[in-house]
Amino acid sequence: MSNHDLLSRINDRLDQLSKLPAVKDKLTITKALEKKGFSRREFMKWAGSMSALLALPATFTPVVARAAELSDRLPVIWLHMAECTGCSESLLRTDTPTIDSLIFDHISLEYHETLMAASGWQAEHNLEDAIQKHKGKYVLLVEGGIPTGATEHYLTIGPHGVSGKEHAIKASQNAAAIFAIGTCSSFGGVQAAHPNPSNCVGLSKVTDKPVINVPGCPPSEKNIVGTLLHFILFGTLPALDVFNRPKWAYGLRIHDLCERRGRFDAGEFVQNFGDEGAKNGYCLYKVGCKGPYTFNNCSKERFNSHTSWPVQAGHGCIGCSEPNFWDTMGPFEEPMGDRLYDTVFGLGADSISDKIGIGVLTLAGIGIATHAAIAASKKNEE
Ligand code: FSX
Ligand code: SF4
Ligand code: F3S
Repeated sequence: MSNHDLLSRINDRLDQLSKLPAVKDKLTITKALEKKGFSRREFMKWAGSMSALLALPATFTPVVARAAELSDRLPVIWLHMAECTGCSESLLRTDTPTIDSLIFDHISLEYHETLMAASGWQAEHNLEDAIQKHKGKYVLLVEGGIPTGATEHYLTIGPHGVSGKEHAIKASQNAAAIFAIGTCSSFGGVQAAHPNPSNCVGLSKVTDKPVINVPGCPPSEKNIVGTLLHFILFGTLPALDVFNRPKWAYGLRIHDLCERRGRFDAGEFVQNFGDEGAKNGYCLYKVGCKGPYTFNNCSKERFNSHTSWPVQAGHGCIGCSEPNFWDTMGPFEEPMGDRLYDTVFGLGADSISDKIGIGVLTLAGIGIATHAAIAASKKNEE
């Protein structure tokens, strides 16, 4: 489809959305931003950066801005399962509000267990109400892994002992789109790490509806807001990788765009935390950086309004957006070396073959280790 056709399809969709009443009676986003001191110019600049994030050309900036303005037409239900709430915090915990957090304020968050005032019976009632009222139209965001073990012990909610798993399945049945926010909801996360006492799994394992994974422990605010904007713009699911992650966010490795990549290529490695190399911003591969095995856009988008990200702060990436990273990426401060590891590289688009996967991955793993060794020896010869 040409950009022109795509733009007119988006505009048709936004026209339809604009005819719907706002779910809640609130200030328009333009007014809300104004009130917080953001100019229209800053908002358009933000829309431009979101277009780039979603891999759209700059000519899409006005429709991205319009999509953000119409985000109050989209009812959103956000459920919490087993997790630390870091995903919500990633978006909301800032001492100065950002445009991302204001957009999140602006969406019609019909139900969010950490943000709402209601509790107990009232909360149960609100969830039921939101599901009924917006049947087939709401976007479901689920944060946290789903315990599937003995439900009488794990994540049992409410006086009737309804499990988190039951809540998640029920809410997924009538959702227009379902996004697993964070690694826990995508793949099980920390509570699914060995020995996984609650038999925790990712959301896609308990519902028969399609789930888009937005992993990261936590994911950046950009990837959360971008996911919602993408759905408002297109109303369809984005192109995905084999782990059901949107390619616009998880299509490249941390290593591909890392600011220390030149150091890696030049064989300049931190050998120990605190050494001269560390002070000079050398590559963190030898102190355990898993950036070469991890698909995410942190090296480009960073966190907290583009302030920083793990590698910039001086620690290697621990692979937090990969499935089972707690078990497979550790020890976090040692290099992977030539250990076998499953990444997108080894998994076919249609079929997942462990055998082929491991074969290819071994090569990829050794390739990286060898590159690092050659680069280091070249450096030592100088
Ligand atoms: Fe925490 Fe979210 Fe990690 Fe999990 O983030 S930051 S444990 S991905 O589900 O709250
Ligand atoms: Fe960056 Fe890590 Fe790759 Fe080094 S190994 S270049 S620190 S991502
Ligand atoms: Fe996670 Fe690595 Fe990004 S640890 S936050 S994927 S840099």
